[in-house]
Amino acid sequence: MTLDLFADLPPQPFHEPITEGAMLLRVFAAQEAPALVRAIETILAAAPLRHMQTPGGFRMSVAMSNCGRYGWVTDRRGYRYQAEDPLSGQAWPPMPALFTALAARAAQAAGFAGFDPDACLINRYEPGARMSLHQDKDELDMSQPIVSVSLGLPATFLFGGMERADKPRRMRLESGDVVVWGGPARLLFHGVDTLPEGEHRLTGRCRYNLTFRRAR
Ligand SMILES: O=C(O)CCC(=O)C(=O)O
Ligand SMILES: [Mn+2]
Repeated sequence: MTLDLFADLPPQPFHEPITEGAMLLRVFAAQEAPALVRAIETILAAAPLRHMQTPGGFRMSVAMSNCGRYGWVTDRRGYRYQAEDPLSGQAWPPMPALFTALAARAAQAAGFAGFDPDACLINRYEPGARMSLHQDKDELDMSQPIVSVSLGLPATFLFGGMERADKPRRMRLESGDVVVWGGPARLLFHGVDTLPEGEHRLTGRCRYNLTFRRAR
């Protein structure tokens, strides 16, 4: 007889180093995932999702909004952070304390103490949406890490090198997984492969991603 003592326990967090400066914190946000999704829905009622345009004129397949002091935006004028939502001209909704605390805790667990994000980009992927390989480099202080939280449908995260052409590692991210990168990994190329069809009990037919940053 096998005694399965752990059968009824929720999955335990597991810290998986990706490369120097980058860590996958599996299941890290799983418990608060329902509260995170509720908070996202409240934010989106005030600052709705929209498909932004790249400077080259392409419509992004990922729908986006923001909360916090600054929001990341893109249009024909370029990529930037700004304190007002261009749709409303109003400040972005404040970052919930739940978000700030989770981001700081995840950064700390990955070795970056004192992370205090002032921007949270909310990405919504529906099946068919993807994010091509890019670097997060619109922030002022590159000593601050990026904290990225996955909610809802699973996705394949691509984690590459310092050149766009470097072949990326592929990692499956589930709801509640958190990826943190900073230090020598801060400017690594990364992206998300085309989201497959699916249905998730928390989010329905989509994946949300929260990307926490120190913009200024
Ligand atoms: O959706 C993700 O997991 C990554 C998002 C991302 O890289 C970004 O918003 O810059
Ligand atoms: Mn990014």
